Amino acid sequence: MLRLTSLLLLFTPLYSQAQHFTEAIKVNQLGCYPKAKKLAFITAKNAATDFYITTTNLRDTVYKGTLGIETKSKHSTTVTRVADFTALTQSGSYVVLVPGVGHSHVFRIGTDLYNEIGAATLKAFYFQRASFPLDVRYAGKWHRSAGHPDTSVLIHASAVSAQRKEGTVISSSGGWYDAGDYNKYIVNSGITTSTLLSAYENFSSYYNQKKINIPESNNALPDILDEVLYNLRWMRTMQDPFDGGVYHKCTNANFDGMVMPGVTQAPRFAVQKSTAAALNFVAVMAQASRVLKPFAKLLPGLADSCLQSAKQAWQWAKNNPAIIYDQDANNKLFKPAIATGTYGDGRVDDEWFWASAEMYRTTGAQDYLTAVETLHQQQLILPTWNNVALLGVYAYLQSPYPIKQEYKDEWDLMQRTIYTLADQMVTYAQQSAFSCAMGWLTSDFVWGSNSNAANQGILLLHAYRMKGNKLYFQAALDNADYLLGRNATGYCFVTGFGGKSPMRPHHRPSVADGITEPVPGFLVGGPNPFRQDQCNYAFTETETAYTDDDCSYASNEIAINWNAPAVYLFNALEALKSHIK
Ligand code: 9MR
Ligand code: 9MR
Repeated sequence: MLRLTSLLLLFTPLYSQAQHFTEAIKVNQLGCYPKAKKLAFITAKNAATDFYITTTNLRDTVYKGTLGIETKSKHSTTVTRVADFTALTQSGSYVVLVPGVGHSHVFRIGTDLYNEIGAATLKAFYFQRASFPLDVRYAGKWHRSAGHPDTSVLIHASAVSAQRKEGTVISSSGGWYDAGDYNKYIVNSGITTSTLLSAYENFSSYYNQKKINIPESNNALPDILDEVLYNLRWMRTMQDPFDGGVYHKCTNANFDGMVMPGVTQAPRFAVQKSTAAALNFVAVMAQASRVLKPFAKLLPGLADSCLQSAKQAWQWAKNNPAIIYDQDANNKLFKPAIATGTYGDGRVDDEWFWASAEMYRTTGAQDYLTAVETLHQQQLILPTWNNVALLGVYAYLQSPYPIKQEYKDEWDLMQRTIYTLADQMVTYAQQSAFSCAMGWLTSDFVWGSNSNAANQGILLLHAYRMKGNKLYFQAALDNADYLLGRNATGYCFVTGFGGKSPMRPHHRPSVADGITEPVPGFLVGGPNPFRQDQCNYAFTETETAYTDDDCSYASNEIAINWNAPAVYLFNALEALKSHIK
């Protein structure tokens, strides 16, 4: 308080200069934790040398600083100068003001900074529930009817077996819609559900307290696990009980129009069993079995059944080790042709590795340890729906069963991989025009680029938890800043948060519900210079190729596998915030 008063006396009020809002000051539009590093970036060409942090009415200056030197951004013509106001620690709402440029969005310095966004990004999964009415008590103005019941799903011609002929009716109710579309895909459900389970495993005491106002909030299970269960139970319907195989997806033949869920009555199909689907299923069921074990009283038998189903799917995969889902090839053979998302992953050695790791971590059985030998063939890059090798590394490294003695080299390589990737990110952040790892590599900018920022954050937090290096923690915070506005586009990429966030995501309910505000808590895909949707983009440079238009599924869709790492990151930072010193 002393500091605030003396600063107030020191500086003349700036409101007399009639400053306007400007897009040219990029800040995390949520703000900063009181003791954290606090950076804003000025992207206007201007002779100003000083910046001010003022109250939101611009009347009182609480901090004055000097702008840094110009840095050119790596993937656009943007040039930045940093405004560092780390020394300001007083909680409150503020703006950054640069004379002649204007003032920024309002942001907050606060101790509970990511509490609300952590809840909302998790609540987004509730909003994605299929076959479930969203009651006004939980969904507010976004309440809606249940959507696709999926109680009469047809076995597609690509998926017939002796016991289930073409057109056999199965129930595959529930689960989360994948994205802006209304289909449900096992491969993408795998990484998503696992990321949420890992969030719980890594920060269980935090999540034990975290309520998000869903219908199950009053039961004894943590809300995050209630939400995960909603999808897990659906995943279990996707396993053929006769042979243990797992259908690749539950889908329409063609995407629904931009209508509310359940408006169309198009038939739904369970399509071909694939090795990738089976192994995703194994990994998730093995992990769920481990996580749900302590809740046996509430969920009698479920942990054991999950492990049992995981073993059956594992056996199916052993017998069918390389069945790749190839939609184009299928469409030449089977009717109706299926035109929805493919998630056709041509390489499954990483899925083998991940499934083995989760089975090993849950059971300690040696059969699942030899997969460690395939480490050298793996492409050890950030996790995505089509490369899950690193999820296996995380799982092996956290296993309670010993690995070191037998596979010392591999163990070292797994650890080294985490640290090397984390070290690289720290170096990128130090050189970057926005002081963040995200956006340094050209390869960061693909369909769903924002999920890369979040997954980098997860990796950095694993490295931090393993080694305690504060630089890793800082780089994770910096990537959260990127997602929330400190980036070349100036967007806070989570719906419903910040001064400028997506209003028109490619998300059927948000488009069709007649409500101006999109359904909240969704991380949009983000800058994607490939612009596969061929929509009009106002900016097209590598790091600015984003458009807030519902036409744009390549930059402005939402998806469960993008939201899950956002949930992990924001909540992990909130759980670890006392580490900021
Ligand atoms: O809505 C679909 C979205 O979920 C997918 O990511 C995208 C790419 O597969 O396709 C979208 O659907 C579009 C389809 O591909 C072409 N016709 C227009 C559809 C809605 O924009
Ligand atoms: O996220 C997926 C991205 O990596 C792929 O390049 C793209 C095209 O195949 O598909 C994305 O996933 C979409 C899925 O196919 C259908 N539902 C919407 C998903 C997000 O756009």
